[in-house]
Amino acid sequence: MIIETAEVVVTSPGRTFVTLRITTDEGLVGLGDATLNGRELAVASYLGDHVAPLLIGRDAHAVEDTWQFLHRGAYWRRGPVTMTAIAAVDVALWDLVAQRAGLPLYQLLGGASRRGLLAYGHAGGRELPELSEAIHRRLAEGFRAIRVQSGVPGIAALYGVTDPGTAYEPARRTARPVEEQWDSRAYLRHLPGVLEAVRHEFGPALPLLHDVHHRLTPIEAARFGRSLEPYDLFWLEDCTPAENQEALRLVRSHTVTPLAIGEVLNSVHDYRTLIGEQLVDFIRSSPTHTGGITALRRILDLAALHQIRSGMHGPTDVSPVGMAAALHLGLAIHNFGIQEYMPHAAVTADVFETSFTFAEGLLHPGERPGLGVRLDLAAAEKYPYQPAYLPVNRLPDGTVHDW
Ligand code: KDG
Ligand code: MG
Repeated sequence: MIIETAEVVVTSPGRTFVTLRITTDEGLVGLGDATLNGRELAVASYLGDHVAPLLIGRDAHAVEDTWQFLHRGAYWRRGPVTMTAIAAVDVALWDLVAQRAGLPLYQLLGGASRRGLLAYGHAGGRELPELSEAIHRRLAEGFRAIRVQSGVPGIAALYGVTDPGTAYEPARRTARPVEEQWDSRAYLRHLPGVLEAVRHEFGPALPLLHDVHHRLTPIEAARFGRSLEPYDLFWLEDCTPAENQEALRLVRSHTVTPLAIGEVLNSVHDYRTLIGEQLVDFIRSSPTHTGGITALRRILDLAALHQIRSGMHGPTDVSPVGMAAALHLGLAIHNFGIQEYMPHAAVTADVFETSFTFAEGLLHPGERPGLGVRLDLAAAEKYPYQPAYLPVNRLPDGTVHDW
């Protein structure tokens, strides 16, 4: 099965997605997600200028060899742009190999280890009544686990919180990033009361998650984790900036609230301390930003030795192709934990037709051969690239802070 073409498709149905589309001499089409929020064109160039020409004429079955060729062969390893580009190739090749075998991809990864993947949905509200309403809405949609984000008095706009009834999308379609404010002390004063009220209203059984989005210092995170222990969180996510693996030692030594980290990490090397020293409970990486199924599987196998489970990133900036890859991998591995599911805008389905399903709180990748996703090229052309950026945070005195 020889690769004949490798084309990069940039399209913005609802938001921007970058997709690698590989065709073979047998007429099969394989897809890989190469979407890196706010830096989309950098990956498109890496792929189109430097990787696609190297793929032509290669055997599409050679998934491992191609991964090593691109990773070691570039000399410059790791980093989000590189690893997202390699991920797109890896996932597109897995898609092709599974289609050629006539099997849904999860069957090539070891077969199904469960009926479906427990998914968590997002609920955010500026104040408690709004938040409570948002949680009720998610439960009515079928979610059985909920991520809770809340407004904080004195902070005008906050990660994960939007006006009632509007879909939350962190990247804004503006030529420059919008600026938001942050105040750790106000947040730390307010959030425990919110989580207490939510736990009280929704009872002890509902899995509740919360994302700090990299904003606290280690000692603040340690205190926060400890203060949330009575509310039995499923996880506390990105409590400190993820690249400082050692910071979690301090957090861990003060709290038994489970910790999740890794949506911005992109290599197994970013996890060596975190996994080896048992500093986290859930791995947030998605195939899209971590070098694909081949590389994420290695991270998750290492994690399994330490009873650390998956919690793959599934925001709207992981495309339907990337979501499908996460679902096939999550269905097959033994140490699956939970899957984030932030459904795409309805217009995204004009371009990407998917086979995955969501019922009774569980996602399933479907039984179509390969990933189960089709890309309509003519439809993609109707949604030309639109720049969008994630916000930037500033403290009350104007200092830039982690967003
Ligand atoms: O591109 C950034 C988003 O994917 C991120 O802000 C979403 O933190 C996120 C999450 O947990 O989904
Ligand atoms: Mg997050």
